[in-house]
Amino acid sequence: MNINFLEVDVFNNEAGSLISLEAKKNVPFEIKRVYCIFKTNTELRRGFHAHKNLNQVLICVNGSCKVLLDDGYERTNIELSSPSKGLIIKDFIWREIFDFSSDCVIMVLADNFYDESDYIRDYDEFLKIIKNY
Ligand code: T46
Repeated sequence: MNINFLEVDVFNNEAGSLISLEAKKNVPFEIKRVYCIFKTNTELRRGFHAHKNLNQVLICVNGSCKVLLDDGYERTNIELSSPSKGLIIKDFIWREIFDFSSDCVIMVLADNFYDESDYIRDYDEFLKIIKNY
């Protein structure tokens, strides 16, 4: 599976760290939505869905987590443990997020607004769509 990452500059100094994300500059799309995932239950997995029309970048700004990506043919696990590495997830990719460190904070940039009808939450339905693509 072709996995795309975003290289992000991290500006560190004695006061702390900073990353900057700019639409169509270091982020390859117009950003319409930003959300954060934090205070995660380290025992549980999240996600379990794909999107029909949504590109996202996941950046683990603190701590670490793993992301399972599944394109209907192949599955792969990616570890995110640095704000310098953003994971680009396009549409029609099943994702699950797991193995959160207790201090994990994930920031997600999305090129579309929140729309529940954009979610494919049933894995069999996801496979059916992929196989007829
Ligand atoms: C994704 C992974 C990485 C909103 O009201 N607005 C939003 O923008 C989002 C993202 C969620 N919500 C509500 C919907 C649910 O009631 O927040 C609640 C938790 O969302 P969800 O169960 O979808 O969270 P995850 O972690 O399973 O999935 C999220 C994103 O929804 C999804 O697009 O790719 O993070």
